[in-house]
Amino acid sequence: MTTTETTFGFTLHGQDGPARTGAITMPRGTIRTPAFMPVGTAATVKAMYPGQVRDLGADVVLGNTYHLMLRPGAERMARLGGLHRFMRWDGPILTDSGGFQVMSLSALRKIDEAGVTFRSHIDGSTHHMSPERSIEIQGLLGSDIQMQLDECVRLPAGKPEIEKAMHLSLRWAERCRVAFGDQPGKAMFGIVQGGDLPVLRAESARALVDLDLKGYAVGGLAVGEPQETMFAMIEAVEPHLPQTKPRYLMGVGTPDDILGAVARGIDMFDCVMPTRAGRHGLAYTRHGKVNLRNARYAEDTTPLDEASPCPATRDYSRAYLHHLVRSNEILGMMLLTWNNLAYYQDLMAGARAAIRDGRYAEYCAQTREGWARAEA
Ligand code: PRF
Repeated sequence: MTTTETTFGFTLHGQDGPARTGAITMPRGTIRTPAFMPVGTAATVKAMYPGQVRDLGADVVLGNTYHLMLRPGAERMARLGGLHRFMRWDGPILTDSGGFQVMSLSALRKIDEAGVTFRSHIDGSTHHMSPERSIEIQGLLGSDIQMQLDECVRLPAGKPEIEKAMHLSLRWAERCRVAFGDQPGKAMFGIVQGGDLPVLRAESARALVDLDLKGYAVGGLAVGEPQETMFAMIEAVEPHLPQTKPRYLMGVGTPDDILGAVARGIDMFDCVMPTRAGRHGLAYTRHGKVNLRNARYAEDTTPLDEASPCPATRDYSRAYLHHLVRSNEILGMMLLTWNNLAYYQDLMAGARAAIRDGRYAEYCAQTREGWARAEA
């Protein structure tokens, strides 16, 4: 998408209750919201060409500071002209800050006021990342939307632990804001923490809003708590966030999680689910999830959805997909990833249109009704 924007902006085009639709405008393109951002952790949306990702309707992809700083390295990426040129994606890129991936992937990690110290999951080498270095790396990558360094606590957890991580994340947000400085065409988002405690969530949101950032993420959810707790935490945070800034729910989620979070005022999502599930033989469709490993598809000549415009969804029989998955063929992963990202992007396009037309509740009900016709 070509654009003449020189600054980062956010415009609302419609609202239906707390649900919103709009557009984030920035020099590299416009992000239609609510948006789903395919995850391109290691400078690739696994099993997809960048042009395919774009053609499905994705306006932005996500990259990971943690993976890219370890390999190929941030300074090397800068010498190579940045992540956009490297992976041949010219739209906006949002990068996560690294803290969350350090906690989930690396060994011997340690967090203190200065930052995180960790051992690489690739070669065991030791690294230190401060909030300032996280922002510096995201700058070297060329990221358009950069995330503050934060500490995410897995649930269930006790109040002292949740509170300590939330306050540390707030202090890191301030340091990241200073390190990011004034970059009119780019943005740095803060991340609300506070576990499953509404009072801490509200305190975190208010303190971040005082920093006057360009967008606000809700982190620390989908980390072991029930969906109802996740929704309650979004409801605890939402009233404190400005209407005029985008809100991003990190690492979420299932199609049902996304519909529910959009209903509660969230504008942006990322999740490995469609891409990872696709590599494991699982297809998301209008009629629910289809596990193509299942023997019941061995002689099923029907496609995943004959009404879909996506070739992966429309043109290949379930029997063929079953065969590819069982044989561990690369094409099986490619076709199912393609199908799943097409499904997620269609879900978001449908949500945007429904919110604009004031029929979002109806859209959710109809979509959920379709899933109910899933395999037994
Ligand atoms: N913080 C960061 N990245 C994240 C999360 C978080 O809390 C989550 C939690 N679902 C996913 N990705 N920085």
